[in-house]
Amino acid sequence: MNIEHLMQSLEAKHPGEHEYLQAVREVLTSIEGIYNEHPEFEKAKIAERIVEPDRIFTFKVSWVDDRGDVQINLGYRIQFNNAIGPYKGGLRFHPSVNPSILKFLGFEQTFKNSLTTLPMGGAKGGSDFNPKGKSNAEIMRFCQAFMTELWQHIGPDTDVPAGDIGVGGREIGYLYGMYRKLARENTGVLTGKGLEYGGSLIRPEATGFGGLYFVKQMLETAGTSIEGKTVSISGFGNVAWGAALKATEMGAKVVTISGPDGYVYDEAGISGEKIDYMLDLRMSNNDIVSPYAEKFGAKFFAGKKPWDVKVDVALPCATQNELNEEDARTLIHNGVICVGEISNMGCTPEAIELFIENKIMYGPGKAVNAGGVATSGLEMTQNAMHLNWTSEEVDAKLHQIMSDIHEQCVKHGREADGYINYMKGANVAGFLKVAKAMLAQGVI
Ligand code: 2IT
Repeated sequence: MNIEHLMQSLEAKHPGEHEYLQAVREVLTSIEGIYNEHPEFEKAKIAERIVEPDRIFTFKVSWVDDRGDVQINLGYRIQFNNAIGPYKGGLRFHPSVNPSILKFLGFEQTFKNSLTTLPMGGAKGGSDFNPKGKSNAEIMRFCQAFMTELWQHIGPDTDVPAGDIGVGGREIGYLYGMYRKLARENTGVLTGKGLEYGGSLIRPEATGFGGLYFVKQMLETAGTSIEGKTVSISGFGNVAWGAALKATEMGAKVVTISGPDGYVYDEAGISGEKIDYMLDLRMSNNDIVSPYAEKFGAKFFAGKKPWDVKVDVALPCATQNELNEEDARTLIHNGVICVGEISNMGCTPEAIELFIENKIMYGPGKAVNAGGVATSGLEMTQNAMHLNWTSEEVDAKLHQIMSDIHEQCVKHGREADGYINYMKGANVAGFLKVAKAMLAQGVI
């Protein structure tokens, strides 16, 4: 495989798609060695095929706001790869959404879903719709309008969307309602559903919980533990909430959360009613965390990210490229021992390079945050069997899956000096399963 050649041709075909090209380069660089040991991959042009999505749907979403004005947004669904199972991946509603961001997410999802051990292909979708400041009725009308286009492309054995940034339980409810009306069937076509209509226990907590199960294993493998560690978290959405809850339960002290307005430093630790309050912040639809500081007497740092706080463990839980080279340098200088990406591609390539160079434990998003989609997979299984598991059953399966992912990362990522390169391990393990499935199924 000639990475530079492949990247040049991709850059020429998709100019300016920075996030997508960044995600592809990382995976290709990690798998180069193992790829070259398999001439059959090269012959079948697996690398060239795996980096392009199978298809992209783009559609117009017209809806009417509360003032009676017509609004127009763009909607997308990117079906990336279904070699190992039906397309699966979230929907993101955020003004930054564009083909590059959704392609990077769909590409990452393909390897993440492969790592979960469950039969799920990779996809992603969403819209440039901005939920900030929208009323409940506006959210409902937008979701309904979005689904009138999307429904034709999805199905319980074809493509199963779920939530991501800007899409939580409420949005999934409105999307599901419209799907059910149009398709005239009740199926597990979306995950993250409410418990009353086919949802799974633990799904709302799963991304954060799974992330902490993984980070706990990273620390234990390095001979230490999560108990007593100080933790910085970015974001304050569903993922940050689940992570804060589980980290606290495990005996760690979470000292930060953040939003687009800045970050909150709470020296006393974010636990109990303070974690519950994160849900109130989210439901306000204002996309700000500063009210937390006012309510609990914590410090607020306007316009800043939480990476300059001295902690043992840093957990990016907000969005892509939220932790850069300078942030990494500061964290390392302050003695960080472990960085677990719970957001997708939370660290820039330069930051990752610094962590690896300095032998800091670094867990990439596609491994650390895979508990969310894994539990979506468990929701699909329950829907297909027309029954519900208890929270203990779901949590036990989630534990097992995170442990299996950790094992795969160690197997493919351990270096000669004993350092575990989780990025390489996750990329190689995720890739091998998809590549072998593609090879077995011929050129299609
Ligand atoms: O990035 C992700 O893995 C998700 N947003 C969850 C996807 C899913 O299908 O549950």
